[in-house]
Amino acid sequence: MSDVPAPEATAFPRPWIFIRGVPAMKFLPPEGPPEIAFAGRSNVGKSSLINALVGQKALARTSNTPGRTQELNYFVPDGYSGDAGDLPPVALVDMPGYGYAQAPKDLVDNWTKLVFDYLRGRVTLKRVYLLIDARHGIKTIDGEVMDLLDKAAVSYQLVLTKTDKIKPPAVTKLLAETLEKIRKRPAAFPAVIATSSEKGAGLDDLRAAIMTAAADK
Ligand SMILES: Nc1nc2c(ncn2[C@@H]2O[C@H](COP(=O)(O)OP(=O)(O)O)[C@@H](O)[C@H]2O)c(=O)[nH]1
Ligand SMILES: [Mg+2]
Repeated sequence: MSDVPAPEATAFPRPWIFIRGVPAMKFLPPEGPPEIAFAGRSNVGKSSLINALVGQKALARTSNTPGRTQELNYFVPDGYSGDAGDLPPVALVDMPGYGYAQAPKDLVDNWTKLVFDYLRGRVTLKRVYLLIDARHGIKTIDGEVMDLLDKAAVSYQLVLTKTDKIKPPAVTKLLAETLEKIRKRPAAFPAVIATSSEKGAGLDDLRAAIMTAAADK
């Protein structure tokens, strides 16, 4: 058997629908399709990136629209019953942001716990995309999340967001620095994708990477 997935397995599906918001681990849907999660600090651009990837402006709620933000939000391509034998090829999971300093402490603890529990314990989680704001680079809390993913042996890949906000040479420099920082991390995919949800940069690469990760047995 070849390791290369069939082309139909890696074509990016559309349209997508919202399945449910999960405020706590006990509300997770039964393990079914391969899940791809988007994690990162509050405001890093997780929801915007999901919308840009699927080409639907308001699938995931961005920070300007209240609601859903403290939950794990599940999205799947439309047209699958979800029964065994008719599972979607992939589910995208928009995660609550971590590191939001202004929130009350018990709320922060709650989000952090949900995010960490999910990342550590979800069997069908195939890959985590860990988003890093191109203006800020890797922060301490991102390092803590990477520690956890390395320890739990959950495959993750770093994605730079909002690259339209810095100059192209700065993107090149940040890519090199970021690659160097993940070089010795065992569960980190050894490539970083630079994106802009606003301008569309890097989206084709990311779509291809997602579908390949989802199709990986
Ligand atoms: N310039 C620019 N702004 C972005 C980009 N992605 C997200 N934003 C903005 O950053 C803010 C936070 O985005 P959001 O997707 O809600 O972040 P989340 O909290 O990680 O889900 C919003 O005001 C977005 O419009 C991008 O690629 N370029
Ligand atoms: Mg969001």
